[in-house]
Amino acid sequence: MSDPTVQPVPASVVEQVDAADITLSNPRRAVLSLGSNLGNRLETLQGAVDALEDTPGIRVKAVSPVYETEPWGVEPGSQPSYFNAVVLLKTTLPPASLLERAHAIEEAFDRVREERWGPRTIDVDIVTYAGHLSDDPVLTLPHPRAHQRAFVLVPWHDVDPDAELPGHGPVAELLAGLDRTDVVPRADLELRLPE
Ligand code: PH2
Ligand code: MG
Ligand code: MG
Repeated sequence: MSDPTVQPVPASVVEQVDAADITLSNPRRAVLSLGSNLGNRLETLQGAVDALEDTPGIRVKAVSPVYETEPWGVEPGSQPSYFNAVVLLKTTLPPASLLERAHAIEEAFDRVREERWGPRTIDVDIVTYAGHLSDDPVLTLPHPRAHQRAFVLVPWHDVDPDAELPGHGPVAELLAGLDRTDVVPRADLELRLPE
């Protein structure tokens, strides 16, 4: 026997709950690393920060100080120095969409992908996305080399001293084991947090 107090739901109002609905109501924290060693490095970093903030589903919560850093992973003296910074976000975009947006921003600033670790106008890397751990080669989380890179951890620690790198532990502890002599603060420069 059907219960007469329970009204059937008209088909038109049957709701579907899918992954998008869940992320829409559940913003995640993400940490992005920005790097530039070609062209007007500061202007390009600021352009990337602004482009992130202009993205539906992204709020930029904090922007780190700017550091001038020696290129990592290449022959010393073979490339111009980098400007590096870190951005903290809240986002309703899932990781794959955030990565797509990062690549679109790189393209907008004429990033050319020729060689691995070649000089670039802008590199936008996802360092962490919530606490996610993923060995997917398209988007490895956290970033597979972040724990070794003072040019990522130093600015990240500035904006979040209690930060933890999933799978590796507190950023402050990781930093204690790294040489940061080639990560020089550029206190004369500043990135703006978009209004
Ligand atoms: N990015 C690289 C390779 N080497 N070195 C520095 N100092 N800063 C970077 O952002 C950087 C690098 C590849 O993404
Ligand atoms: Mg990179
Ligand atoms: Mg990259």
